[in-house]
Amino acid sequence: MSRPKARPVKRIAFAVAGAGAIAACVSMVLATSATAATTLGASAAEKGRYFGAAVAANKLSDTAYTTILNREFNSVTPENEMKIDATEPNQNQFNYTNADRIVSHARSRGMQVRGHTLAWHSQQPGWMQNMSGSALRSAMLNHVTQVTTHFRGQVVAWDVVNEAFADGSSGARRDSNLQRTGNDWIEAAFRAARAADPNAKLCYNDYNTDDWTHAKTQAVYNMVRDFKSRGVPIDCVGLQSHFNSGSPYPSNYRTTLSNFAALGVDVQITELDIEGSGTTQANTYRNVVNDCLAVARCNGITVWGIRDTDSWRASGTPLLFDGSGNKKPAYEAVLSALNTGNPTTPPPTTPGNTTPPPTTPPPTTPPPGGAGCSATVSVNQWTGGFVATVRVTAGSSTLTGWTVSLTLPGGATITNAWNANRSGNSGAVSFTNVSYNGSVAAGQSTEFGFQANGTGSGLTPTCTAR
Ligand code: G2I
Repeated sequence: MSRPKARPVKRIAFAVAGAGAIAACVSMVLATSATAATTLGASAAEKGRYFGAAVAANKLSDTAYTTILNREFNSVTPENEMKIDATEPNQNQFNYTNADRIVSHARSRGMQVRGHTLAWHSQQPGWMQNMSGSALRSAMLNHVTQVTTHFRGQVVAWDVVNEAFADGSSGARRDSNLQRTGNDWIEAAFRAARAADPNAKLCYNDYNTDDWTHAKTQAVYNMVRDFKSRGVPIDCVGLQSHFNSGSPYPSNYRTTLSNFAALGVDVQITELDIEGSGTTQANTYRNVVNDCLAVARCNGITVWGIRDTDSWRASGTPLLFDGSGNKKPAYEAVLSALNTGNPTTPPPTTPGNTTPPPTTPPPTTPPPGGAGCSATVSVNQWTGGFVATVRVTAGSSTLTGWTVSLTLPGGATITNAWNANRSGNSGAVSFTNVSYNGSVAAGQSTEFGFQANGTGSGLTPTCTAR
């Protein structure tokens, strides 16, 4: 069934009495605003946002598909082509053929690209599924580094880590081979991504994180707040937002969006689909769009496919176009919400330049006078680079500040450090505490880290109190 195009909401109208009238111009009304946008991307852009779709490389030869894609959307997420099994099918052999096709299709038409996804328990190639421990940690960091480096300058935002929390009421991390490499695997992935592409926005992405009251939502919120307080480089949170009767659109969705945004990160709706049909489905889509427009830092929406038949949940007809490419009522609802919405304008943000978190967890109790300290290091090495984690331990008295010195092997160069101020990036280098980790009680420890090119063998850190 073909539906008429959306009627412009406001337009410049010249109403003329009749074809035969000579000078009988009875009215001429100049509207106060320009013609309403007629595509999702253009309308979202007027609100300072993007409207994207998940795209499959093997559909780029389907002209019905690309006609809608090229007309309607100004952002693209490869649906499967940037996943770990697609980009690194054999260890250290990278294949970007299909991802590059999508990126070039999008960028040559002025669409932006969201990268999905760098570190995930699912869609791992066989070689990675069989790995564990420090070998897996290094392989994961290498993957993050290589893939973000390949797409540097082409991908505006990355889902660095995907779906790392468990469903249900535990609020715990999801068990996986990546999780078993240590709880810091997520922050390590973000640091590696920042080091390789400092200009991409780095997102944590998950599902069932839409309802503010759910344990999983709270767990992700707490992680993001912790990352912001410790300077872990995170710029955005992706809410996948796959809605159906088992996981319905929650009435507190706007609260969830605004609470995440208040942590000082962008919020993106990354995989939207809503099972259903007709007016009910259209109304839910409208609510989602209005919620995003109401939150300044909700800066874009991506639907997870174009036509219902393209969906991973095709039988639920969850998308904006039917299988023949016709606009559904849900499409009209989204376009009209985008056109008529009165949004809060998203502030311009650059990666790493986000507002601080609302709480400052570090303790402020002034400690007594300082004494000695010691330092140990653990290194995750991969071909061409490594991440070093340095543990500083106070001696018999409370530390009020510390300096750690070490000498890097020849050829090793630091690209990025966290939880410490760094002096030097090769040869003899030193690190001093930052404001929140200088105070360490007797016998207690704190950690900082750095990433470097080259080899991290034989590192011998020494610690002095200051
Ligand atoms: O499951 C829905 C989404 C949940 N969030 C993360 C997304 O990455 C995920 O997307 C889906 C894709 O829509 C599916 O297309 O992820 C699935 C698993 O990666 C994708 O399914 C896979 C099939 O499992 C494979 O058998 C198939 O070869 O799609 C592949 C390519 O068609």
